[in-house]
Amino acid sequence: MAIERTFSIIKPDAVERNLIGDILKMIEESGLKVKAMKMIHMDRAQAEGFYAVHKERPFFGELVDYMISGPVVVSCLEGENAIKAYRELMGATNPADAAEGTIRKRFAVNLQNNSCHGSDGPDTAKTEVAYFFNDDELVG
Ligand code: IDP
Ligand code: MG
Repeated sequence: MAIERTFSIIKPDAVERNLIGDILKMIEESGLKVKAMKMIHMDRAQAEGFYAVHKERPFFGELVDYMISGPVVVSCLEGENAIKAYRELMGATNPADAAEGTIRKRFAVNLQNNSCHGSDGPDTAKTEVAYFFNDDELVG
């Protein structure tokens, strides 16, 4: 098994409902280590750049509005098969389809306001970590 890094966002709906601690508890109990973490409030350009892959999708504008609606907690997580492990811990994008015991099943409000983001592969993980963290911030 490979030690990997992935990128996580605790999204505005979760921060707003005081769920940072609950979600971090699930992350840490799963064995993932926090390598870097900070709270930020993205501006529009930053959110549009982060979600550029979705810019042709009909929900892009609303997604960006939502992601800049309040602060988020971004982090770099490390562990065995961290990318897949964190995707599994988050659960399906739509909480209606998410498995029991996942973050989205427990906390997500709906398909858009789904409480967390996790990278979907090694290339996006690298790009997304670098989008929000300098090398000297990866201190964990
Ligand atoms: P993921 O977050 O599980 O990787 P993506 O398909 O990459 O899911 O979509 C990115 C984010 O865009 C989702 O987490 C969700 O917040 C939002 N989203 C995805 N599909 C829809 C949709 O059909 N309507 C509204 N928002 C959506
Ligand atoms: Mg995605």
